[in-house]
Amino acid sequence: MIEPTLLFWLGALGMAVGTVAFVWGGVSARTAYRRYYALLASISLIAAVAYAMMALEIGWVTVGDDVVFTPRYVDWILTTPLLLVFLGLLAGSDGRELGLVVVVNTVVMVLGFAAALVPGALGYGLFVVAGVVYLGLLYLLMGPMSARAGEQGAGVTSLFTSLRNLTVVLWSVYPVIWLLGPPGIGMITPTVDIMLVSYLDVLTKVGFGLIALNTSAVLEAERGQSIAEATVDGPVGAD
Ligand code: RET
Repeated sequence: MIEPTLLFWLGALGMAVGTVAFVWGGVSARTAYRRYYALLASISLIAAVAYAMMALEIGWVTVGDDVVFTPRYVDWILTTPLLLVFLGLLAGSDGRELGLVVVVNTVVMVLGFAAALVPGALGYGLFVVAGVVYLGLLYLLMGPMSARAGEQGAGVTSLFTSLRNLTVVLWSVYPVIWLLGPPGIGMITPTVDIMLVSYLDVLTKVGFGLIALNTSAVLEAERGQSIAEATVDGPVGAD
């Protein structure tokens, strides 16, 4: 059997490689780009620390017959808002919209954490409430935020659409794993749960960041203007 701690170390390695790549990119990037690199690097750094803690068996809490990994939920509570802020900055969301999306997301993550800690029917009840609030988050991403992104230039709109679709599809797998895994009906074993979640976490953080940066580099080369400048100074397509 594969040891959970080995899987957590692999996750920590993936996040650490991502962090180095984002810091490296940020150092050589132009000033207008730096806040995007900084955001991506902090996201993967937080996750690298969370994975190293889980690998060291820090924050393992026993609930009934299962183990709940506290750093996993703390990582989600801290980094999912940052991923949403990244999307919001790209879309051109104002402070109010960013704040609303972050609050709704935090409610989902905190309720999901509570649901994992509380056994039995109450745990499922909290899961259902979190799931309903999550539908509200999907609405904000697909509705108001997408409408705003549509007002940007064609390049920004299409990058936003790709990253939003990646986010909506991959994020929606988490509640399914939760329900089928140890906190839910237990059809997925703890080892497979850790494998799936680690894989998804690396894709939603490092994969997301690499796609964002590669695509913006391609657009910049094509149009002679960066995404960062485009969202600050006006639409890419306005030239
Ligand atoms: C929970 C359970 C409660 C219902 C819902 C959930 C959603 C979790 C999500 C997690 C996303 C994590 C990411 C991590 C990045 O590294 C909390 C499992 C809806 C969407 C993107």
